[in-house]
Amino acid sequence: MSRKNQTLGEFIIENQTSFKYTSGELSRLINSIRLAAKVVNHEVNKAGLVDILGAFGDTNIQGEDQQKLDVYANEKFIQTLTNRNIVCGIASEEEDHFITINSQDENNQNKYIVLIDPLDGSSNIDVNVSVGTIFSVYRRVTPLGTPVILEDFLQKGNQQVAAGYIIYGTSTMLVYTTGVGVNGFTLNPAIGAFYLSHPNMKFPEDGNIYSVNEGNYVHFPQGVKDYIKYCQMEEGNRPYTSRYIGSLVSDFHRNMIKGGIYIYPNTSKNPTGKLRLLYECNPMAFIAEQANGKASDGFTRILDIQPTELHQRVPFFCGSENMVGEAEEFMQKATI
Ligand code: P6P
Repeated sequence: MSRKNQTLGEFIIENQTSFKYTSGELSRLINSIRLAAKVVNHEVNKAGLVDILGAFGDTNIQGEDQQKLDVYANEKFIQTLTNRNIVCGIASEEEDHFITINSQDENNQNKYIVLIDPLDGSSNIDVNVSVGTIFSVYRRVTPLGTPVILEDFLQKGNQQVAAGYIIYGTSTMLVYTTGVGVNGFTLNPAIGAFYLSHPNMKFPEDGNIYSVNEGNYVHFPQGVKDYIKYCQMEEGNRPYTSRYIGSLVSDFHRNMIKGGIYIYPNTSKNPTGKLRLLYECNPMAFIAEQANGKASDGFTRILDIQPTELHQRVPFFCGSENMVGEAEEFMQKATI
């Protein structure tokens, strides 16, 4: 049950019983994400004013320059989740290895782990383009009270208990699912509360927006090249509109509201794709499917992929069900 203008806190309490694992812990986890989101939002919004821009001088495991806000956001989400003693493990795009929380405490009966991309699209910060945080929540699979191990993190996306993103855009929104639909909450910065602004979000089953970095066209698989030419043909409701701003959360969010498809395929530069399975593709795929959308690597449902490495990458096709289905047909035809 949801009411417009309900606060996130009221929504969590009111819907807690509908979550099959209800024990209050997940609610506390979402609440800690909410707090960290407000803290990071404050810094992102003033990034242009304070000298926290620019590369931190370090590079993360992806070999990418770490922007200072990447590091800040990573620290804030980890700190908030740790201080509230809610999770037993965290994996982050900004951390080479997973982090065990309170492993020395045999009484640590916390059963959830969180995987997070603390600030996706951070290269856009310097040019004032929206960026986002993406998070994914699982129940651990190893015994309570023991240190988490890699197996706890390498679960298929279909085992997620919650997933969401924060988009730091013209307004700041928190969009998440616990497997019972997708709801969007907009931050009122004047009072620091998130309000239910987008109840029961759904992808239109069709759309006319395609989001792909066409600068990589010559390196795309043939099926993607064929699909892009199909999008550009004058036929029926085509040509589609091309919209790509280089920020997954923003492109995804727009496509979920208006209808569209986002594609980051494998290329010669990124032979297994660029996006990370565990803390980008799986959470966005969980949200997409909960919103009647679809997500695959061009052939296989994202949520059914068995992870093998913490930072592994996969090709990503995600959006309106019929558009992703069309793109998959082109991928199949090109393999024949
Ligand atoms: P490219 C940001 O680095 C990101 O992970 C996504 O947010 C975005 O959609 C994509 O990479 C942009 O990558 O290669 O097109 O600049």
